[in-house]
Amino acid sequence: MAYNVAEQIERMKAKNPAEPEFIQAVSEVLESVAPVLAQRPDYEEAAILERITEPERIISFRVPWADDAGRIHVNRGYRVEFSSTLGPYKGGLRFHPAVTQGMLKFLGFEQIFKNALTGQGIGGGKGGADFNPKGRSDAEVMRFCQSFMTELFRHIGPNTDVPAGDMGVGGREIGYLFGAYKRLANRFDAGVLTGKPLSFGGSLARTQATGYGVVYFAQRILEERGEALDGKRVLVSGSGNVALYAVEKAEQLGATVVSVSDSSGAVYDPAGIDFELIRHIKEDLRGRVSDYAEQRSSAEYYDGARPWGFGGEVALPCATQNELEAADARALLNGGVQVLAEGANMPTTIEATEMLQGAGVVFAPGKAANAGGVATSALEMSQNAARSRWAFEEVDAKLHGIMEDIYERCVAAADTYGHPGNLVVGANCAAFTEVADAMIAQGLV
Ligand code: NDP
Ligand code: 2IT
Repeated sequence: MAYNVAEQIERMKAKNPAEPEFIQAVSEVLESVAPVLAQRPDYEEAAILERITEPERIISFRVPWADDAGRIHVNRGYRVEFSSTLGPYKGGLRFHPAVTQGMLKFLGFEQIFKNALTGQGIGGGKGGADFNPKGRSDAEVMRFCQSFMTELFRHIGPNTDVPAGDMGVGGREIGYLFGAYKRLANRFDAGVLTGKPLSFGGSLARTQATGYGVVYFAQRILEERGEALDGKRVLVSGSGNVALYAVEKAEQLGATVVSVSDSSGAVYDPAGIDFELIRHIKEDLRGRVSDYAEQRSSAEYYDGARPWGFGGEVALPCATQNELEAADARALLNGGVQVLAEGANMPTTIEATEMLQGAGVVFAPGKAANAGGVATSALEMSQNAARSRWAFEEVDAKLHGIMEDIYERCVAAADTYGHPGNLVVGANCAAFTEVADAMIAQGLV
């Protein structure tokens, strides 16, 4: 007997009520791996689906902190330790008011397969809190991070669970978290967190890695079609860590990036986004994309808008989950899109994904296209373990090689399982079989 995928999805819905993003992520994976499941009755005998969809451990905890006026706030912190099959739990921390346990389960579940694709020996996890860092002073963010780590420190370690950044968590937050960990544990465990500032164990090119990796992946797809990014119009959404460095690399490769956005609106700049200006506004001033439009005569700001209607051959959604829905897919198709690579995690709804694939767009799912960030985190762990530091060019070259490998693995698995060219099926089948086979080899744990 082999698994009945529809039954499994129904079971997941009943077992995880009120976790729509988690159900969406699980449904996408399970439907993609149907051709694997049909060939592998041993996966059902080993209850792989029941086990792989159940986090090994979820830690949830109170995070009390005081703001600058002395007022007390209480947030909820989490760490979802989803799978340690391939290595220590690895994945980012998200600080955003919309964070729920279900959202972190979706992100942790995706992380298992993404991390498998990197080939770097890392398991899957995710964490965070429903804390809103926007408008908070450095001192408030520091106190929040210290309180968060007061609980988290007992659960993490360089060979146990290695958090990093995600939305709302960058070098500043990782620095405060690292300082708090070091004090509580009385250990300078450089490899306990990645995305660290360079002066205490951070890796060169980790800041750039996710955005650069997305662009390397898109470039690889274009090469396969006998094309290149040079001369293409590129639509980027978001203006955070992933978006900024996607803009930089796409422009280095000769593309014109015509948009960036945030949760307030979108900027259209047909002259090409001025990378240094948007980087300065976002990283140095913690400003908004509307500030960019005010300072740049070629740019227009559209309040409340998304960038998908601006027209371009390449789309790189780099903001957040479900930011690209059916109407947006239609707008992209009208604007001549040929390639879409997901910089964010699950930015495209299933309906929009199917519309784009149906129209012949090459669609690269986040677990493949944005894996460069976590892959470079694994390179940071290697450097920390060896107490060494590699040059920017060396890390970047390794990142580039890893993105090429992931592309090849996705293409090969898509062929093997009868869906040539379908990178969603390819990514899911390649990653799922690797994790499932390792689970069987490790016995019932
Ligand atoms: P940041 O916090 O640095 O940036 C997030 C960006 O997305 C901001 O510009 C933010 O705008 C925007 N955004 C948030 N919510 C919305 C919304 N509802 N509509 C439109 N824009 C929105 O996060 P990252 O760049 O690190 O992460 C972006 C995505 O990439 C996430 O999905 C993350 O999980 C994923 N990712 C990140 C990796 C990393 O290494 N950092 C690695 C792989 C994936 P605003 O300021 O208004 O909130
Ligand atoms: O979604 C992701 O892959 C990340 N936020 C990066 C995780 C990491 O451990 O670098």
